[in-house]
Amino acid sequence: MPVSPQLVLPPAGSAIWRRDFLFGAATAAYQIEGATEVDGRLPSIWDSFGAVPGNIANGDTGAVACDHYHRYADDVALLAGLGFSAYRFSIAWPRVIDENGRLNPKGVAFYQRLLDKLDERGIAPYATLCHWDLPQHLQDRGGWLNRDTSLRFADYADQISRALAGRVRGWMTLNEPWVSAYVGHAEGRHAPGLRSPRYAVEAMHHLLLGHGLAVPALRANDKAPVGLVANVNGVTAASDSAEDQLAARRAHANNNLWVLDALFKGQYPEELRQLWPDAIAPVRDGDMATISVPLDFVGINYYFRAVVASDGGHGYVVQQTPGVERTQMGWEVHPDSLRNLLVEFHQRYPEMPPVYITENGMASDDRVQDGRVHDEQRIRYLGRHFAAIDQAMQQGVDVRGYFVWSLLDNFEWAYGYDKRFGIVHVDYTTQQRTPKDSALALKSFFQQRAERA
Ligand code: IFM
Repeated sequence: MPVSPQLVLPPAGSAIWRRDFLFGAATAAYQIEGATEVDGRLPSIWDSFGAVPGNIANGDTGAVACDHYHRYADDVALLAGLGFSAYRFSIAWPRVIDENGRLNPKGVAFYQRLLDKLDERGIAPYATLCHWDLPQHLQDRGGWLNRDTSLRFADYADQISRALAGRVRGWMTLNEPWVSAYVGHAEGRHAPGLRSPRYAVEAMHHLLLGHGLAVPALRANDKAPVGLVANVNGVTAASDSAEDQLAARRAHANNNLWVLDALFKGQYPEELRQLWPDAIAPVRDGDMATISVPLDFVGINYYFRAVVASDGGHGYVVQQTPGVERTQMGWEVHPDSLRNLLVEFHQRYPEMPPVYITENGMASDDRVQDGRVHDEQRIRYLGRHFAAIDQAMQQGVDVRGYFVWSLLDNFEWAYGYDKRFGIVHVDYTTQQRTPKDSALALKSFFQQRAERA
């Protein structure tokens, strides 16, 4: 049997060897739970979006996914067996709140059972309140284009944090509002499938307003730290030309600063006005103060770098540079960008709280052979990103933990089930879980870490 590569790890003095540096795995409700019509769960925008032919590869949907709703106990045992000390999951808003805005006890009971299992195994739970699965009945009233959705989100945060008070180690309001706003409302590749930057700018404001309104509600009900999870990516100009440099600054503002400037400076980047002169955020008095409420931590999701050039107008285009390492998604592997972004954010935002890397990982076309999955590229990817995080910490960035994306292969949104991000392989016919070599390499690292403590 071939021997798998070991994780190449930062030296013994690195903070990632310390037991208080948290290592977890991450998932999201719609990507793994299935059971979309069980125990009073209402449809989400992803159920509706997936029902439209052509929206999702192979016509896949999240109806069954990894059947985690029924297999959560085994999945928690798997997580514990691999030696993780934390788990980031999301709560499905349409599962726990009914159409009248009241708690659905059966939906809440699922998360109570999950939390019981995590507690039995000593795994710290980190709960995200909205990982893109907005209830469809709210979309029918305008979704994130309607300011009222921000209030509905805060109300949901209030109710669920009362119900689960004392049970989680951290609350994360939104996952990747940039993707909800931009990919869902400007590019149309995600639910709800709208296609105008004007919609994206409006949706983003209401997403962030919902976040800002939810934070005090969470704090009033529970002592657990509160944060938001933002996705970021490296941006490099394709050339030294003034046009490409300007394009890169605008792409950086769009991809990375839109959310973080709002959270930590209380304003939207000026470059967005240059990119989309007609798109105006519906800001009312006091909104930016609400949005920039101080946080206990910020979650950063990082996967790749984009090389961008001017589109000849006031926008930019992403170029496919040849000769670089890419993943199954076509995303460039570029750990240095993670380090550079973390250091830049640390310098740009004096108010930035401690950071958790809340997602990092890669998709590969993994297959089970003789009971093993030899995902060498992922092992190298993880080790190189650990090194980048270590370098950022050496430059003063306060990183407290890392969650690998993802525990399981799962429903990768518009790509369906073809793209495999898990450190555990899922056979969707049998629901058999097979830890990949990367999971075994992480397990061995956790064991070494425990022995050194
Ligand atoms: O699968 C997604 C996840 O839901 C959000 N962050 C990026 C991942 C990979 O695309």
